[in-house]
Amino acid sequence: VSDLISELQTIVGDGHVLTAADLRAGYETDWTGRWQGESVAVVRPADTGEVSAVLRACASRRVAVVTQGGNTGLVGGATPAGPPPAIVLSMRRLDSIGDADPALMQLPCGAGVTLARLQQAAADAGLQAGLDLAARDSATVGGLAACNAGGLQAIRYGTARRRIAGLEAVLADGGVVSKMSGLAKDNAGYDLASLLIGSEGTLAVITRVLWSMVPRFADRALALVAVDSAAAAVAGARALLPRLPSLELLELIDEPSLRISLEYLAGSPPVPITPAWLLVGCASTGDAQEELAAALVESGLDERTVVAVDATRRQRLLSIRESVTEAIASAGVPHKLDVGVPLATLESFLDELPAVVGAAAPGARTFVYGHLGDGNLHVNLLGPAPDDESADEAVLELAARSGGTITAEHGVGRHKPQYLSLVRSDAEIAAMRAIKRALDPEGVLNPGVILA
Ligand code: 2HG
Ligand code: ZN
Repeated sequence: VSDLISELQTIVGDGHVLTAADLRAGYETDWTGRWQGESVAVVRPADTGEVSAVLRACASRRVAVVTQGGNTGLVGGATPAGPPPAIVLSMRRLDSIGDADPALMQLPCGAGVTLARLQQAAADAGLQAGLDLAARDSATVGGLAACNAGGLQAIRYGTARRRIAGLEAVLADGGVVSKMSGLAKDNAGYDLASLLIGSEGTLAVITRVLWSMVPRFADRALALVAVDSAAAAVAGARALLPRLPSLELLELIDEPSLRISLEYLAGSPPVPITPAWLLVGCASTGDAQEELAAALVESGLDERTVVAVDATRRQRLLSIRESVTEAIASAGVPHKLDVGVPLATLESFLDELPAVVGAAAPGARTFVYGHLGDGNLHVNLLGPAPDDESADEAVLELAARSGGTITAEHGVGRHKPQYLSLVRSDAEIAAMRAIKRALDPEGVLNPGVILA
């Protein structure tokens, strides 16, 4: 390993190979504290050429490469686990933003650009990024691509895959693949960019992304609606979806989640506390407030409702939803699940959930919140020990049984390879293994992630 360290120092410079335990520590634990590991070094390349040289140096010695952006992932996908020995490849220094193409609405970004900077650059171009999530100040574009991030606006603009027009990446052997032309149509062979999106650092290291922005809809309105049951929340979502073309966000916060968030924010409830709250946001070229109000009336959601139009008031309502994650983290090390369940079976999923958790982890506190409009709910559990998987397994089985998926946005990571067969067939897993072997024959790229 010592000759690897000196080679890495030659490639990226001494100051960008962190070997001291205290300097490595922040890169070796995930945001929740549930996933931890050890690396031989944290390596911070500055550009694609350095990434390529680092990968060649590691592959020839079969040292694993765990790529990391803002370290905001929630499934341990950027945390080394070993064996084999690993480096953490921090991509944050690849943070340059190129010139926006205002006609094609495309923006080239280095993998280390944060989502907040991407959003600002899009706004400077009179557009918007079309993707938003609470970790925006730390999460990086490379991580959004590698995990096919979803977030609050996926219901309108899709997940990261739909927002990425192309990318550049370094393969395990150091080779560089690039599709940064911005061509709207290009059918010359397999779409490697699309394959690498969502591959969680297991097939290549994404170094640049051509981001596809969306028009800016200046007129916005956001409603917070108190409803009496999960059933009413699901029915409300189903009623709103076809009625509100300007819908940009449709979120659920259950009672335990809204209570812990209000307590964390020391805020008072803007609507009565009921078993569930809905957040309904729209962004329009017309009159957002009028469109939202009409859809709420037609959907029977106009009682116990507050509507915010100006940015400060909207932000205040949104912060109740966005703070749930931090509020739960401040109360313990959570188990985090991000199931996707079809709206058609979501009500029965929510009905069964308390008994399923209760049987697997008696006394656990359950929080349910998230992207109701996409059928993507975050189930967070407090109580079970970090290595106790019984409740996780029971909830994921329930999601699969409900016709859903074990992960709608956070990815498989280190947490869920053991559950992949709940939602992917033997044939599908064999095809994934064949792709992995072909692109990473030595198995050095993020081993143990996605495929066990
Ligand atoms: C969100 O939607 C994120 O806020 C995090 O996906 C969810 O903390 C979670 O479980
Ligand atoms: Zn989410």
